[in-house]
Amino acid sequence: MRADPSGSGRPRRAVGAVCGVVAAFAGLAVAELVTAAVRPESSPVTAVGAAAVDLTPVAVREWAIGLFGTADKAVLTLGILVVLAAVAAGAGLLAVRRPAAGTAVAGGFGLLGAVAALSRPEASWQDALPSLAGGLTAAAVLGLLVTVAGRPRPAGSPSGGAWALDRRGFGRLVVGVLAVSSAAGLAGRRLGAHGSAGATASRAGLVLPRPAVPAPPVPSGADLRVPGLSPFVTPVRDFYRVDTALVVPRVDAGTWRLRIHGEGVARPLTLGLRELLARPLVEHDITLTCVSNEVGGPYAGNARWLGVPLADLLREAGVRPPSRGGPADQLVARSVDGMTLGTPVETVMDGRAALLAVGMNGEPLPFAHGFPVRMVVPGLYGYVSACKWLAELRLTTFAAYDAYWVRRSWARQAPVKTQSRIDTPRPYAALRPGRVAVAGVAWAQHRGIRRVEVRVDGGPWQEARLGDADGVDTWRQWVWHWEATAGPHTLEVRATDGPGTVQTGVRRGTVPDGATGWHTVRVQVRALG
Ligand SMILES: Nc1nc2c(c(=O)[nH]1)N[C@H]1C(S)=C(S)[C@@H](COP(=O)(O)O)O[C@H]1N2
Ligand SMILES: [Mo]
Repeated sequence: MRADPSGSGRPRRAVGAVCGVVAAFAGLAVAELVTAAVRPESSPVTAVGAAAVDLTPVAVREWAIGLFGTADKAVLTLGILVVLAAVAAGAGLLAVRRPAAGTAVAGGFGLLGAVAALSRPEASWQDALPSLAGGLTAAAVLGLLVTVAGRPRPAGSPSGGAWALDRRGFGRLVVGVLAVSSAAGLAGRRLGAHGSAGATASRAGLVLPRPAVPAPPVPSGADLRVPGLSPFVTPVRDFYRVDTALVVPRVDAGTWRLRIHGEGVARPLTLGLRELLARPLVEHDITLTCVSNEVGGPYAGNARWLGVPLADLLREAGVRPPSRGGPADQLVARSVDGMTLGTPVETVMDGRAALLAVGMNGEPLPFAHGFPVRMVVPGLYGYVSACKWLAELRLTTFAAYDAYWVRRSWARQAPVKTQSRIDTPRPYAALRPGRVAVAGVAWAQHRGIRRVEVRVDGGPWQEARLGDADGVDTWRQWVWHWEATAGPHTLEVRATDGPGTVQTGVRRGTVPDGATGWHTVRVQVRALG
């Protein structure tokens, strides 16, 4: 491959594509370096990804979550990089013939990143800088590479002039650009990590106060200890994560502030973490579930939360629920990354353990789960209650304001629907005839679970044995022993909530307010041959 085999002053097309991709790499690397000086969310790939998340139609999002699960963010980032590489190669091809047009495409992509970064809810003008720097770098590098690659070598001068490189020289230039870019990119990463060191230290140094109202110990019979069954308390590392944040916000506990204001707030409040922790804390076990959880899906977890009762804080701010004449029926929580979640004020103040949580299973909230403070409200899906990285609580009405997910076709109000899940046996498990433990979890937060039933091949419903209840706000384990016979079988489960309502078998999707239907698992039972 000679950079310019024809000597026409025009590099070969493949060379152009390589120039484009190398230029894009250099642009991203420089952007990474500048990102370290601004904030992680300003990185072009992250900003474009975040804008894509916001613009994604709900059907596509639910499809992607179903397909990729919690890897959806990695898949999105990879997708952006692939598209970027393709466009970069195209810009390189174009630049071979029309250098100005090619470099304009490179620069234009920087502009696109800048627009995406500026469109983020919490953006400031600095957020445009990484993309602009990256775009300019990419354009300059592309211009340089195609010019150099296209220069005809002066006849009779094997080594060429300063700008005229042979194939080897061009190769060296490309390697040099890649090396310098990698160094810049890595330096950016290092500096970026340094930038969040304060937040990391503030979490490491946080000592959670003892709760004024501790939760009673989990009843020993809550965990049935059946192999394959979800543990009653979900370890933090296994707790599902659902959010729109492509980079986890790392908030410094020392500078964190919460503002409470809005309609009917007689005494607006602003408090820091120390003031929050000086209040009496309560501990409460709550199962959190996501509205995007399909029947049988993984987006449910149970933890012991430590936090400040939200109703007390609201009362202190002078808030009254609508039933007592308060003007606001919606509490809008806003996170540091601009997410908004709307919760009924009535629900938050009806006596349940609605918390501003600081602790999860005995440790400060992990960054991924909302450090330093998040909301948790038993009985409501996460998207209408569980704001992570909380920054602001504003009182308003449902009529006046639609929160983030409501603007994306999800329901304004979303109490958790009664659900049950078969954890074991797994779908299409190969089993032996005889006694098989069929086990799982069932939840109907704030109503409790009173009964779980299982049936085989559409036969009569059989009552499962329940694990001990740990209050009405957590899930309940169940197990049913089945005398399995050879052949293919279908297992189904349904739960009955505390008030006695049986879980509906009507199959509905997750949109707009949570999936319904019975979890069904098909298995194969084979006699030893
Ligand atoms: N800031 C912020 N908070 C958020 C979200 C989000 O995208 N951003 N997602 C919500 C949703 S949809 C759910 S189900 C829960 C999930 O909490 P977890 O990730 O700690 O399990 O967080 C809620 N809080
Ligand atoms: Mo969710």
